[in-house]
Amino acid sequence: RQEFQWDDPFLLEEQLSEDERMIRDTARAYAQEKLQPRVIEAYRNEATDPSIFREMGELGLLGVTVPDTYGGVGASYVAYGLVAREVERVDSGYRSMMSVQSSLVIYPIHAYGSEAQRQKYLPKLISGEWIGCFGLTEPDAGSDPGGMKTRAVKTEGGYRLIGSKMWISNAPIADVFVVWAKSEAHGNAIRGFVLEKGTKGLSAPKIGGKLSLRASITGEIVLDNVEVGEDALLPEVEGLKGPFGCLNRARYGISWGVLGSAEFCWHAARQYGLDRKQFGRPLAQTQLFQKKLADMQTEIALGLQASLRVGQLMDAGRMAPEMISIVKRNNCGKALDIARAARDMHGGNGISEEYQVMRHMVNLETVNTYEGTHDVHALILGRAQTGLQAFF
Ligand code: TGC
Ligand code: FAD
Repeated sequence: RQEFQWDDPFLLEEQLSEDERMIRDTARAYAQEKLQPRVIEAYRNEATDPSIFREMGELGLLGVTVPDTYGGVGASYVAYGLVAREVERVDSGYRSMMSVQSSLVIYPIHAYGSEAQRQKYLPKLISGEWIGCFGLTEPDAGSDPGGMKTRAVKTEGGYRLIGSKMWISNAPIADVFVVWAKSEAHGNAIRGFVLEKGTKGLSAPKIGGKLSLRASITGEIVLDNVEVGEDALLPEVEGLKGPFGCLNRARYGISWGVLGSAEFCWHAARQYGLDRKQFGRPLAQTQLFQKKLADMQTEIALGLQASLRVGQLMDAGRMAPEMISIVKRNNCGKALDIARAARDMHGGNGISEEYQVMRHMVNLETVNTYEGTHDVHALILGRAQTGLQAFF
């Protein structure tokens, strides 16, 4: 009889290449040794430590899929997913910092930028010397980014940007801003611009008072007649497919990341149930407790297999965005259910910062919403199978 491994039911480990395991082990050691010890305080104080970017950069954890010409390690999308899982096992906010930098800033500059833009920005973003952010959402345009009001007006030497962005991860500490705007000179098509901190008219005030993702700083981006040269325009893409191309990568990473968070909650609930006795026996010896653990194990094992498959298809150049909607939506929803159950299984202790399950639970509320809400991904999948548009 094949031995059953309770914490890796389908032997995911065996399905990874040696390189993928090596990158995963680097990410796991960093996350457990350097991030885990500081997260409780960072979360409590709503304090983001910018040195995390440099630490991740030194270990090759930023832009892992980018070729070494620009300082990346040229690893697979499966490896990128494994990094997200290890970082989010500690906190979704830390994974957010990493995935914005990798998928939403490094990726568009690499995929849509000029050679000069790549040379200028990529090495410093990949090493973590510079911090990046991605401005798509606006106060009146969230699920419907096509409704954005931010505009770029042509000037003699470039463009003037006018507008504002809302809920932007990393913005208050960013050196590099990838911002999407409707460009009058391009028939009002959405275009990407790379802006630099310190440019006149550009500011990024912090959004305070978040009850979720408190270890990751979030801000607005205010564009008050920001003048940039022609060289700030990302030349190789036009239209919503520009930002969506980046979101495909970030959403895919999230599908792995949330399962890291869910695994933390599952393992914590299991251990708590083994240690805690009520009515003269361990909680883990009750039928209800075991059913909850079985549900957690099942959903996580299935979710990991699905994300692995999507990652392998991405690596083979055969990804369709709808595949990513399936894993982003389902894994976020299941991770949230698992975190809520783990919180409950810890009883009163479950609300304490020390046990960490409630922090994961409230983080996952954000992750279920950003990068396309749970329901928006349902509509993407509904459209794909009926041919009928239900957004409006
Ligand atoms: P639609 O008509 O569907 O498409 C417009 C154009 O875009 C193309 N396209 C895609 N291209 C590549 N990948 C995808 N996934 C694509 N989806 C669409 C499409 O082919 C078309 O191209 P073209 O050339 O024909 O013009 O657009 P729509 O306006 O109807 O959009 C509908 C909808 C709801 C699917 C879309 O707007 C959507 O996904 N909304 C959700 C918005 C969202 O995800 N925002 C995320 C903001 S960034 C963020 O949250 C970062 S948090 C990061 C962190 O901290 O970790
Ligand atoms: P809305 O679009 O107003 O949605 C509100 C509710 O209505 C949701 O339940 C939604 O599912 C539902 N809904 C919307 N449309 C429909 C419809 N047609 N049919 C049925 N239901 C619908 N954005 C960035 O650009 N960059 C970032 O770095 C970034 N980081 C973020 C960090 C945090 C902490 C948070 C909270 C958000 C971040 N976002 C970022 C923004 C995020 O992507 C948006 O919040 C998200 O896309 C949802 O938009 P919204 O908040 O405007 O909600």
